[in-house]
Amino acid sequence: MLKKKVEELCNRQVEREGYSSILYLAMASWAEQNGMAGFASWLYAQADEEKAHMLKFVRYINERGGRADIPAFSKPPVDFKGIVEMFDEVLKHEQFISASINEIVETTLAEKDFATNNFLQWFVAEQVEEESSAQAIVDKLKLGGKNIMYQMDRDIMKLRD
Ligand code: OFO
Repeated sequence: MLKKKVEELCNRQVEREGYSSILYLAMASWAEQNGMAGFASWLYAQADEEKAHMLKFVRYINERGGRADIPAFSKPPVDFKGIVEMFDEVLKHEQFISASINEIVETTLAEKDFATNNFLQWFVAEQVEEESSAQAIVDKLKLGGKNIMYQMDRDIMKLRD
């Protein structure tokens, strides 16, 4: 049985992972509208991954005898300044998600909920990867300016393999 505090934080994470998914969907749609099909594919794939993360939390909460609440999500932005600013936002958002996961990890230790702690380790490792891939894209975009943007739009999906 999940402890109340842990259940609440896991439900908060359902909302955060779900919002990540629609945020990346909004970014993908913007990139597509602005002729950046490669970045759009990357972001569409990322939106799918975040939906899968949300589902992992939903199913885990229910499996442990808790109650997963499916929340309403805030509307994500419609407009973005540019692709560099957008990936800066992706990076910041992933850092926020990492901090949020770490907070649940901390709580599971305080509550001696080692099963949830174990469940969360997958997310801890996943966040290391997601932060580092977002950081790599930001670094490349900032280093290369306009030229690299076209090249990256063509090649970015290869970074997912
Ligand atoms: Fe990229 O965040 Fe999910 O975990």
